[in-house]
Amino acid sequence: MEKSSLQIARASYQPKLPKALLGPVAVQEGAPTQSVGDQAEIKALFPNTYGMPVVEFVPGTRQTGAAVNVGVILSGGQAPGGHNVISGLFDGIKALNPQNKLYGFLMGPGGLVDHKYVEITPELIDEYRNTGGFDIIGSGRTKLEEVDQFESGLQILRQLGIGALVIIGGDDSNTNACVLAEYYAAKKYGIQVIGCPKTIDGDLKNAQIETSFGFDTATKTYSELIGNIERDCNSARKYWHFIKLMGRSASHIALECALQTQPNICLVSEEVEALGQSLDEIVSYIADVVAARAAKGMNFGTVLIPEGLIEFIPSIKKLIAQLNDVLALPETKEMGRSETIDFAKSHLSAENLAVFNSLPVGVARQLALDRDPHGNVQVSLIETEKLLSTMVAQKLEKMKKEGLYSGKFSTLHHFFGYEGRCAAPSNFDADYCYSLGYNASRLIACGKTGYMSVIRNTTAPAAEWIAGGVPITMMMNLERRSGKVKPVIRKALVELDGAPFKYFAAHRERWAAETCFVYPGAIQYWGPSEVCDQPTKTLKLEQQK
Ligand code: FBP
Repeated sequence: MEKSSLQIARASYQPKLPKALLGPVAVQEGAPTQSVGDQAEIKALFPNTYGMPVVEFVPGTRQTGAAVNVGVILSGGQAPGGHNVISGLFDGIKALNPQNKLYGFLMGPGGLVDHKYVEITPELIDEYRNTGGFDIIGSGRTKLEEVDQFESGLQILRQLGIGALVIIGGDDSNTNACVLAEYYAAKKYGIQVIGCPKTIDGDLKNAQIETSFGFDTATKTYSELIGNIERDCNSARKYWHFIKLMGRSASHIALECALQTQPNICLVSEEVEALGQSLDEIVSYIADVVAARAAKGMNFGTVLIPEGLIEFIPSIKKLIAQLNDVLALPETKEMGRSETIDFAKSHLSAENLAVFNSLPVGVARQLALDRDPHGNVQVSLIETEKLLSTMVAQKLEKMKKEGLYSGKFSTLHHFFGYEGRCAAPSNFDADYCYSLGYNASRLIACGKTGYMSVIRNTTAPAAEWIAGGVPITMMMNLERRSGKVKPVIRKALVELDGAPFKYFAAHRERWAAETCFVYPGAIQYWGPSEVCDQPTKTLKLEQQK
């Protein structure tokens, strides 16, 4: 494999670990835990893995744990740092016992079910240390939820002598990890299952998880690009840039990028929902900012749009909820695309049908068709940035006729998502991910299953990070998915009374009226700590005591 100079230099970076993980660990267990919601139901569904205590590792005197082979799976969308989770896990299990082997299942959970795997050798892992991407073993979105899949997985785990499986994934994949842990525990198969919090979306966080890995690098990468666009925008002064940012549901990515780059407008889906805004109201808000800037001779600006926006507009949210139920009906399974759309339309309420018919054909089709295996609308395929800019242009035309606007409105469109998902991990993500993986090996060594690997106190230097584990059931509640009520990890949306949003809300009027762009530049790996080692603004604001 040919390598760039950065890859070569970066390969020798030794990620930092929390002090507690530098040598043998002792385990401190907290009180029994409860799920965040629907306690009785979750307890009944997870009788073997419910109520376990939160654990924290502290420096110990004796290394615990017998020899064990471990399997690892990368699940869902790529996020910077996945390779470091695997290298941390590899180093962790080798430190426990050099005979321990690590096997990677290929292309996501499907690799476990279909028995496709590779042994992760020292030579292989050394090729991937501190690199972006998930290409060491690939990733996939196969949902692990059927007994047949669990049993098929068991066969290969047994064949390879694997006693513990680490699933690196987002909320859906960790939900599945928990279901698998419960199943193997109930059957007394002696296979532990540990999760690791991954997703650039930043929505797998809660009182125990401060941030999901990859969010730091992805948002820094997008912010670099947005800053570059802002500087171009401020130089040419002739374009409005509509920039859609990944983040399937929550707007954490858009908000973090706004905090870093101070654009003229940033929409926050959670606020749109809370205010009950219609598409027309959102368009009017943007048009008013454009008109106000034009009145001061500024026919340029930047607008950040979270990918999931469309799902949060209350009327569209209701429509999607009903579409999800209709699309889950067995008769749709064999239907072609047009037939499915006709079938869906014929089952919609009058109100939802009116909303469906009011949407541009392409958007409506997207809402009525493709779902990912977890039942999510594939919002990354919907061109919200173009939808909004077209509607704003129409509104400005109308305002022009009414004498409320005079100016030029030329637009350019961008969608940033894939540009950041496999970026070389920042120092934060390199250290955080390595620690998560290493920590997972310690959870395995002390016999835990149904736990998520958790590293806290992440705004402090790495040595002071707190390592431990949280029972996955603790993060669960019941939600309606694909027409059924299911136990799932509660997704963390942007909190409108949280410090990051409040900071944004306090500044956005000025950012809209003036030009306050900030240009963060590229991620730096070597240099002054205030440039290289800063966590996200979201994390800093949230953790500010
Ligand atoms: P995960 O939640 O699996 O980490 O994926 C996040 C994400 O990058 C979303 O931001 C985006 O909507 C989605 O994946 C796109 O996935 P795909 O490339 O598989 O369509």
